[in-house]
Amino acid sequence: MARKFFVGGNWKCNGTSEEVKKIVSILNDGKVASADVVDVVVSPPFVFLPLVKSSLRPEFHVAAQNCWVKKGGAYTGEISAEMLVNLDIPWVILGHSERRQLLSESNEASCLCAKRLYLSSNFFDIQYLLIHIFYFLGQFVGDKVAYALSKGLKVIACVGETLEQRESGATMDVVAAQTKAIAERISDWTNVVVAYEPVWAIGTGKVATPAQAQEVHSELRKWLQTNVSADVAASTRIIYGGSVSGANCKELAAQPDVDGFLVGGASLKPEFVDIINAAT
Ligand code: G2H
Repeated sequence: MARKFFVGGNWKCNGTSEEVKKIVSILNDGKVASADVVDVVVSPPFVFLPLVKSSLRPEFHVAAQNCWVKKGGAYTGEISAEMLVNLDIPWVILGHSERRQLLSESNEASCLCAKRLYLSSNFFDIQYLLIHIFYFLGQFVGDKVAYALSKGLKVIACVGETLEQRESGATMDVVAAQTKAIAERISDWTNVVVAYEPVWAIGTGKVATPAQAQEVHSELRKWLQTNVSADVAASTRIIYGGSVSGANCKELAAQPDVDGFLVGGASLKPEFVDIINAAT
């Protein structure tokens, strides 16, 4: 089954409105392969989503960098899946390692929960506690993916191991466990792209070798085949992220199980156009 190449640009927490306009104009002027050959999705910070969406060439799409795990409400600072749908934002990145690690996304609830329990034990706090214990069981990202999909968003779901985990030989166990947390909560993978992003390669300039990327992508596809279905394994795009650049993208793109990229630093530069064209 042919899988369409997919290139995402994760702008992370960067940019002013002037800089954003410049990046958009570079993308709009870039000579890129047709939309039949490559899906391009860029992910600016939330505040710039409407600006980018309204000024970007129509065949390119936009993604949010995160969304809340369930229906919006009293969650100060969060952005709900419903809000993204309301603004016609089609994609969202979930489970990025910077959120998992720097913001403790998979266990942030435990701290909040312990503090709240210590302070009080009225009915609302017990309800709050139960909700957060549930998330503490490592299910936060899986639940986010399931909720976003249920609202009609498409999801770029990130997985990846740390350097310590790789060096101890646990890469596949970690990546499989992260994928399992998603697989247990969804049944339709049509709107999911899996991004394999080894943490040691993110923003470090230390890109995985094509062989390292291929090995994990191929194992991940086998995992999907065994644990989800042969169809899902064959059709789900597994993209690579971590120090992808104009210089290394071609060789990575030539690997049979590398279906595209999630690009951080280089997505803010003109070389992003070369990365979009990596498979052509
Ligand atoms: C990994 C990647 C984009 P960079 O986070 O998701 O960033 O290309 O800067 O390593």
